[in-house]
Amino acid sequence: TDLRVAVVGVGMMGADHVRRLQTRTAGARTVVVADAFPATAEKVAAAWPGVRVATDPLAAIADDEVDAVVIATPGNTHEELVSACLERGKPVLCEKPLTTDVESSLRLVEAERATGRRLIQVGFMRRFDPEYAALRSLVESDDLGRPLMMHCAHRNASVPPYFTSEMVVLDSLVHEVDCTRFLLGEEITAITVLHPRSRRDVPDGLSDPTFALLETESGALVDVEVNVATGLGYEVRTELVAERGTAMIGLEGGPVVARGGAGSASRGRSVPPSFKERFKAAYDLEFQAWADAARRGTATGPTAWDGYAATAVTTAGVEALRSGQRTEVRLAARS
Ligand code: ISE
Repeated sequence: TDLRVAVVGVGMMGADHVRRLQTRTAGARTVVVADAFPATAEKVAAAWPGVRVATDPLAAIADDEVDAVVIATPGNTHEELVSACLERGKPVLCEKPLTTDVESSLRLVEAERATGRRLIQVGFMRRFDPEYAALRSLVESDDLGRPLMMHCAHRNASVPPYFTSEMVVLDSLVHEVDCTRFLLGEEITAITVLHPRSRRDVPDGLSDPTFALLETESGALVDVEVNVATGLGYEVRTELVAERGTAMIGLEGGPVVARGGAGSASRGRSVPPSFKERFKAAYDLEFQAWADAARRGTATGPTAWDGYAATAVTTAGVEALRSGQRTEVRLAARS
């Protein structure tokens, strides 16, 4: 029988996840959706026969017809919602970030441990992207020797008007934080966040682009350009520099197309508009892996600890952003 899923938060990402569950995830289907904006939930439910609307997200989680939960609400609501899933013993796929502060992320690590089961998967979808997975295998194989540095670029065409410089760190840079931990297989010990001069047309509260430097336990360095209002498209690139070679991912394939008129013709590949297209395959694989594990009453992929460790780095990053200083990351002992 199908895994019956509640999707809590059906804005842009959540609505995409409902479509994914209904059309591209084997053995799972959405039965209930909930959203802080009832009209949004109604609209999504109306598009998919058999999907009900719950006005209260906690009621959706508690629903007897719900076996597992996807959370795609803003990060500051995650602790309460994930806790409710743990209390009911329901597997949960929680979009990144796990929470927006270290204390609450650690509380979730501990609450999950107290259930005696693995129930939480954090939505760091890049780990499921075939290119990232291949880069991880390359590092594990030791083919290129010891990783020394990584250069990362993370560019968005645009972000919503309420996006601030802190959100760049908590919501966007968090992906490179997780990728660094995933690819290099070690913790991040310090972070520096700087800004070059800003582009002129950004909204108040946002400096863009952002430059971050991550230091790892073994002494590798990772530099990250997060550039969230390029007006161009979605570009996410990682170049690993190792002892015996380098490896670059994020130059998407796709057809090389020539177009245009005499004198203005160009030849090239198109840039995907957003993460929904760029990471479509990753999200699909992420959901299939989650659903398969949830049907067995458990979870897979990025753990609550991964979510906590990433939040510990990004909250130190917010401190670093304010002070302009290199800031050390303090992690709880991993028991
Ligand atoms: C968004 O929340 C994401 O997770 C995207 O992957 C990232 O590129 C974007 O900057 C974030 O706002």
